[in-house]
Amino acid sequence: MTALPLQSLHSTDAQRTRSDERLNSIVRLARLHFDVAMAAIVLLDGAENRLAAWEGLTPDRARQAVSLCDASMEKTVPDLQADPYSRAHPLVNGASPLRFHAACPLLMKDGTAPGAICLFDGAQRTLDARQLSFLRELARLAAIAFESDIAIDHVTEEEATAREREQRMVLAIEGSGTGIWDRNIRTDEIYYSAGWKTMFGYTDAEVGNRIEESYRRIHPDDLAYVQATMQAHFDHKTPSYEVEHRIRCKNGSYKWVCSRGKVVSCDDNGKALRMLGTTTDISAMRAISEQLQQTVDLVTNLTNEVPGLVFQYRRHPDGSTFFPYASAGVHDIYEIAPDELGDNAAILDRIIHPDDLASYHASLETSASHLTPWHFEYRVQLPKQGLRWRRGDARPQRCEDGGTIWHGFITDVTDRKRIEAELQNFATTDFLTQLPNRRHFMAQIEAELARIQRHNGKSAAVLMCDLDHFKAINDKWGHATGDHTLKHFAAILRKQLRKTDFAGRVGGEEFAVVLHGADATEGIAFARRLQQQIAAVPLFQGTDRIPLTVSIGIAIMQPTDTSVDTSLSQGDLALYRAKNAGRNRIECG
Ligand code: GH3
Ligand code: MG
Ligand code: MG
Repeated sequence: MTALPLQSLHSTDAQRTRSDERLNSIVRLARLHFDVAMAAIVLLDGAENRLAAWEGLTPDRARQAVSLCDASMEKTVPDLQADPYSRAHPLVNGASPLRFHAACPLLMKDGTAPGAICLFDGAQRTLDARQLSFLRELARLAAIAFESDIAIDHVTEEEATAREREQRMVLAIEGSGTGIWDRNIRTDEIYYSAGWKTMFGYTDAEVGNRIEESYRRIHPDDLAYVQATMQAHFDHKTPSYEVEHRIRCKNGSYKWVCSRGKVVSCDDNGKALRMLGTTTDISAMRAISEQLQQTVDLVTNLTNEVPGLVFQYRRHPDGSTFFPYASAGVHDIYEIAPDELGDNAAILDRIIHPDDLASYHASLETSASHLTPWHFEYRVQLPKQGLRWRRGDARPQRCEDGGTIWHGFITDVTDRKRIEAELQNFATTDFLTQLPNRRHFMAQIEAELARIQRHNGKSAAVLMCDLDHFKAINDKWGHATGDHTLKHFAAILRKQLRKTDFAGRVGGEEFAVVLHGADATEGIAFARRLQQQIAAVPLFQGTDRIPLTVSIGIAIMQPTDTSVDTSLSQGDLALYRAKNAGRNRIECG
């Protein structure tokens, strides 16, 4: 920081020594030495000569004598009355005439001569070489006096320019709402600029220059901190002093300020002697930032109260991602703290269920590239809550750097997903046997045919099963026993299925099975096993054994089939044959 010479603004100007005294001494010396009527130093001032110093004649005569001088060259006129240029001069041809004149120019270092030292006397006389050389020495002395004058003038001019510049700077700083202070640490004095005093509503006289008084203007809650910060700077612990605190105004209110300063001189032991600083009014700025903080608090409180996680999510052009904002809901949604999420969104890769992770990223990718709203449901695996469902909804915006920013929220949709799954189950499963119902079975067999066609793969075996004489069971033991029998059969059937097979209850006591990748031989083998199991696991009603057998018709679903109806009706035909041939049989279509 440039030292602001505030103290010099308060101190009086140093007394400057000008050449006048020295010129007077020189002319006095000249007159004494040469014993003449007048010695003078004459300056060339434009076309005119001007007396700079003289000794001897009355002021009137001295001024008249000036015009007799030729200050531009060294000369000696032994008798002015004999000199054609001078003899008409009133001082030469009047009463008490001047007869003798000598002049020696004041030669400056740059070769110019601003004037001359002159001698006048009433008697005719001459100067010998020694006297001439003495006169030249005196002229030289006078020239040196002038030269030092010029140097002083120069310095003075520079000083004035510097002072002007400093004042301009002070004005500029103060114009920007900043006051300046200058503290003498040794004497505990502090000077404040006019702008500083105005800032707090004080007049010039109302602010003293004692540091104790300035401490009394600082808010009591801030004083210790201000003093400690300043001491730290005095102790060279900080490169400068900077602190925000409150200062009491004249009207008793407090203003928030930013006070900055720096020690600008120290003694030999490094002890601070002088410190300069500025005080900036930051009340308005603080009011704005307080308002801003209140708004932020409001938004934060609101978002924290909203169930789920409210977030801002950002993706840079390089693909890196982070959450500039995450509400407190992140604790519930991901079981992590907001700042854990903030730095690096990749932490979610360990939380999102591996089966959903790729599509989670793909959904964001689509949203970013088309700037379409992001809606995505996915599972998370959490330490405390276990497997949960989450739904994300957000709107993307393109950033200036080409990245994307989303604002949105994540909610817990586990319960909804469970209900949906239950509904789905209701819609697809037969309540009694817990096997897929007819509609679902049909959807599955359609999908199986599509799969076979797509991969041009192996065929699948379709088995149509119908319980034999079921009506008789109902009739003999009642409908409930009939139901029980259906469940019993379904349980045995389900046990026979591999993961890739599926079965459905397609009618009252009719079931259909699809054996993935199976041919007729494998289909027959499966049907046999099923019949054997039914026989092997008898079903009783009291002591009565319920006679349960099943007729099975088998068809093979081929990649060339145009619809599932082909194999289903072939299977039905085969089943019909099995029934006709006596039941508890297997027929291939
Ligand atoms: P077949 O050997 O020719 O197949 O003789 P069936 O008696 O099994 O055949 P039918 O078609 O004559 O009778 C089927 C019976 O299944 C009629 C119906 O009352 C009974 N049924 C259908 N759905 C249910 C059910 O959900 N529960 C019970 N208990 N009976 C059912
Ligand atoms: Mg039937
Ligand atoms: Mg039947």
